[in-house]
Amino acid sequence: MNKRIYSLAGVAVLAASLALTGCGARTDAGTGGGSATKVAKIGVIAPMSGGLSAMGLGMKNSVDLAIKQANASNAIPGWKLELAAEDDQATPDVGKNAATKLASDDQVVGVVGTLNSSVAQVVTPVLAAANIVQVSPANTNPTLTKGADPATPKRPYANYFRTCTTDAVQGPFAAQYLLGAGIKKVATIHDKKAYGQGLVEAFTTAFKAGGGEVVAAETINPDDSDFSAVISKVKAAGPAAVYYGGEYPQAGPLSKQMKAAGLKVPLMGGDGIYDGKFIELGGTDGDLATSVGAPVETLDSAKAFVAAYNAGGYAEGYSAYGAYAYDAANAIIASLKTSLASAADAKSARSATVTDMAKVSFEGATGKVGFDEWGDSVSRVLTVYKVDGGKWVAEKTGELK
Ligand code: ABU
Repeated sequence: MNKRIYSLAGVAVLAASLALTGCGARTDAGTGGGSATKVAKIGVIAPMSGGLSAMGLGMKNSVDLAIKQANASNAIPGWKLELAAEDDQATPDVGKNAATKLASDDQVVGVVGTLNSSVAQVVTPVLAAANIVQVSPANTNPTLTKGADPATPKRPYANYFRTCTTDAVQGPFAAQYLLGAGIKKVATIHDKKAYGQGLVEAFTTAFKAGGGEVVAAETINPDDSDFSAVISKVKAAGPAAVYYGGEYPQAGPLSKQMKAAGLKVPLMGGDGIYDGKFIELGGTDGDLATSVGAPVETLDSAKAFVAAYNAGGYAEGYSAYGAYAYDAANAIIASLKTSLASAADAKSARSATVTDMAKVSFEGATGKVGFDEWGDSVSRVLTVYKVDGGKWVAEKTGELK
């Protein structure tokens, strides 16, 4: 959905600007780097195959772009950066193996990822043990930075940061939107995964606190494709909307099957359903999603990213998390500018990269990039999108009140 059509003149301008910013310029083995002799790798762990690959490939491509630009501008003198991308298939065990592989590569100094909070739960401890900084553009489950008990928050891993906001903000933001739209009765459904369950819990607390009623609370399995049983139960409860915690591979068909069964109310979800694939898979006009940040296409700060990405020849769109992955990679690169400066090799710079990350602050594609004491993004902006005319349209952007 983020692919944009440019005029031929526009493409020429973009290509020239890309060359000036260094994408593909001053190449060394085709990746930039000038006369650099030492190599440091930035890993990506994300789904690059399977149902969530549209989002994962957008993340990988965006990190690739940041690395190429850094090499071409000789951002870290004496060092060439390389991409080390691993497909986690949106599966915790596969992600854990990917993290183990990257941790055993002495040239890896940082990782962008994961997409899924449930995958981060097993990836982060592996990277933490190897002192490798991790910056996720997409994990929104609050426990990753504050631990399991919100009453007594405790940061589990000092190496973990994220450029997106969390479901502690996203759930209430959705609840306020529905209540403000006069929707007082909802049913909730989640996929039992860390993200889906946590998002529904955060939504439910805020929705009830705002005077709303949850008339049914159901779950599905992440691999389900026939939702008729759960739809029957939900329909009998008479909700004015269904709030879904999970991702688009299930949410799209769920929406389609709801309407076919006569449950003609909006399905609303979080950032995990905000992709064109949701609509391709059955999401219909009136369905809603929140997603992190402001719409990238509307941000002045993201114009250079969008132009360079589109001129970069990537086969896939940057998707919901591309700009956040680009900012995550540039946060790691900003930290590496200090940690690699006096390092003999990449591995010896790992600990300093973690320490220096806490001080990173810059204007990124998505706006101000920086981290609080938990490793969470300082940005709390979210947007409500609605499916209208077969595409996602931004309805409201702001911070939680
Ligand atoms: N934030 C939505 C999808 C990724 C996750 O599991 O957090």
